Amino acid sequence: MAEHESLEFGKADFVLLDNVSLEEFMANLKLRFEKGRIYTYIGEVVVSVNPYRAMNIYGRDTIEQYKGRELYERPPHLFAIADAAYKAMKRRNKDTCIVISGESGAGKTEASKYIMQYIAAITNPSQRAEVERVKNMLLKSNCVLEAFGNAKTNRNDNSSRFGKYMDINFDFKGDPIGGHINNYLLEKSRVIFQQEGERSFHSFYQLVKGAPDAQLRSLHIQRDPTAYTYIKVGGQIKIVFSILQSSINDSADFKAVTDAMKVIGFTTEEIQTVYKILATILHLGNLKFGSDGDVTLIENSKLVSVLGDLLSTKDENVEKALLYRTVATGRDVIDKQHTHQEASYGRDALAKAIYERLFCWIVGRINDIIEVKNYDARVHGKNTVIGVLDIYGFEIFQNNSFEQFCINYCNEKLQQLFIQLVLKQEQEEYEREGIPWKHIDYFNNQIIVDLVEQQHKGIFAVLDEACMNVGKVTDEMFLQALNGKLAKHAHYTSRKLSPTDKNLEFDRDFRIRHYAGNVAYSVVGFIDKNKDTLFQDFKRLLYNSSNPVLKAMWPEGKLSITEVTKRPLTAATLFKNSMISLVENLARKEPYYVRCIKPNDVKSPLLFEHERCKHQVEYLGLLENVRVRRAGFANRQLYPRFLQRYKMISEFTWPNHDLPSDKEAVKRLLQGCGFEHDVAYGKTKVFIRTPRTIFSLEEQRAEMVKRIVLFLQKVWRGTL
Ligand code: AD9
Ligand code: MG
Repeated sequence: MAEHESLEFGKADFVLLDNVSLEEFMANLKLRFEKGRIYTYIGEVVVSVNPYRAMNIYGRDTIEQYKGRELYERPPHLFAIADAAYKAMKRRNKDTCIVISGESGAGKTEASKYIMQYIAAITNPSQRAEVERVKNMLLKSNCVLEAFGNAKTNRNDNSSRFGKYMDINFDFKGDPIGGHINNYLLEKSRVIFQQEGERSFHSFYQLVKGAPDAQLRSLHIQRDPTAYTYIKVGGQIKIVFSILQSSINDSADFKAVTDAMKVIGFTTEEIQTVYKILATILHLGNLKFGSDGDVTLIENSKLVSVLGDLLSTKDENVEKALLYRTVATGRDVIDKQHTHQEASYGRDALAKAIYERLFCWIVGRINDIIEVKNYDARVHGKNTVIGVLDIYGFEIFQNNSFEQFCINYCNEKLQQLFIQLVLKQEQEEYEREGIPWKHIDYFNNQIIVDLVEQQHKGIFAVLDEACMNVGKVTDEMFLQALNGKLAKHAHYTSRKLSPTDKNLEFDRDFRIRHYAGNVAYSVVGFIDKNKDTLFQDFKRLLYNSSNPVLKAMWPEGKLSITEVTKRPLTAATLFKNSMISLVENLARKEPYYVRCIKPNDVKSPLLFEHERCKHQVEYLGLLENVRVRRAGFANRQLYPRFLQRYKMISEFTWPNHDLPSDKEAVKRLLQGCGFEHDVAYGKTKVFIRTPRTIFSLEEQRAEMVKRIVLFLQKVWRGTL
């Protein structure tokens, strides 16, 4: 309790600041970070600063301290938010969600894991075997998904390259009975290319470093990651951490991931296929094309038989799919030979596609296994849900492409949701309860969301239109179209429109003024990545594999070229649709927020870079959040509940009151304590403006409870 407000550790809730100014906010954040207090509240929002060191605050004893407690009873912690979401779900039957946001490397994924661990630890007191099984699966799934979906980037050594939303389902007792994972756009271009200093997905290095010799032999893989073109482009094979941090150990992780797949319930054949696919990709990357006159050839033809073996198909089928494309011309179907360039393009597209398909298949298999089974809502009541969202954070690289554009758009959507829900909920509640409300100004990023997703003139729409055109449309033509449509937009510009802008180095760049900062995107690759073409021949090749697991991943390979009529949706449209439905889904739930801040760019546990942090505080809208919270009320409770908790601190209410209503009784109690100025009385709830009042009520209550216990002990002992 002493820590809520102390000179030594700062204010545990920013709402308690004497003045709501950026300076005071930053001073408090810095003080707390330096004192190892990485969490601070803004009401029910947790602000978290990445400590970049192991903290001794996630153990069993800490979990016990937060279990079933109210938010303001203990120092700020993720566990308190997890507990609040859990209580809302259990006591009030509400579907809740925990939305974790912040830029790349700010600590979202770590936070999501601690939240899941907490929920697993506090549930199933009766140790039901089925519930324990489900919990184990949910926790183990993290390890597998991180292996296949995370990679070292220049921002984060374990950066999520996919978005993840996980629902955990609970039965009427409040125990987990299953779950479901939605994954969002994996950054598959990483399979074939990484910027300098980066790596491909962890899974590849784990295989090469960690698989037993015999397994590697069967996959025709050498124990040397530098032997494989696709995974050495970034030049970073080994991840070097500071001595203070645990390091990624590819070899040990291989074992952990394989074991996790076994525990989750992947069959041996499935696990073998997973590794065969990884090996296939490594070999594909080493495949070289040459030409003999007009004829395109595979230079290292030995690899063709390796691929045939790994894909369980005939060598000649592999060779044909790599060098030819079946095209329908009128009624005829002919085999058209690839140019050197087309063959390389096809090979890379194949590598990316099979990795992405593998990833989605893994998520699908986990979902099959963890989905709720045999739950009859008529017998057991509604099954409720806690959703945890951990998505790729806002990022700016040296070179930003289609993937960064999607990732940053996704962060805009989440910021918009935060703005809407945090304000909307407050407003609605005050209106319902008849409490006056005055509006607080904030930057509304809806304008940027529209810039990207609006029909007809949004960037995605312009991109899709460019991709629909028959004939060769280049990335430059797409840029011209953008310039034509968006020249006047306050958040868009390009080299052509702003030739002197220092952010825009190249003619091919356009720039968006995002809520979190300016990002210059290179249009190179936008058209290809959006069309996301994979020749039908490859799909047929994989579908015709005699490996049933692989075959099942490629059902559309069944179609011949003449049967493929529908143009598939573009990557941008698919992503936009998935984001819209994600936001709708979150908006239906009671949200809890964790706002993560990255203290520095060098992964140091000691450095609080003032400007870097200030920028994040500003764009996350944290100060506005404090203002809304302060203008509003930090705490609200139904009258009967309030009385139940605090009635012992007033002679008017203890042990029972004789006033006409609970509302009157609460008024008398608060008047008696001198808190009249800090509260408002709604129709059904009392609203308390500052947490300080709650802390004080809590202290008085604790004191009274102590006295009552002493009194009763004396009565029992007969010493009174
Ligand atoms: V990204 O958008 O996926 O690139 P995240 O997910 O926000 O990013 P992540 O959780 O992966 O960041 O954290 C980055 C690194 O910071 C981790 O690998 C840890 O080394 C470190 N970290 C983050 N949170 C904690 C923590 N609570 N305790 C200790 C932490 N270390
Ligand atoms: Mg992450």
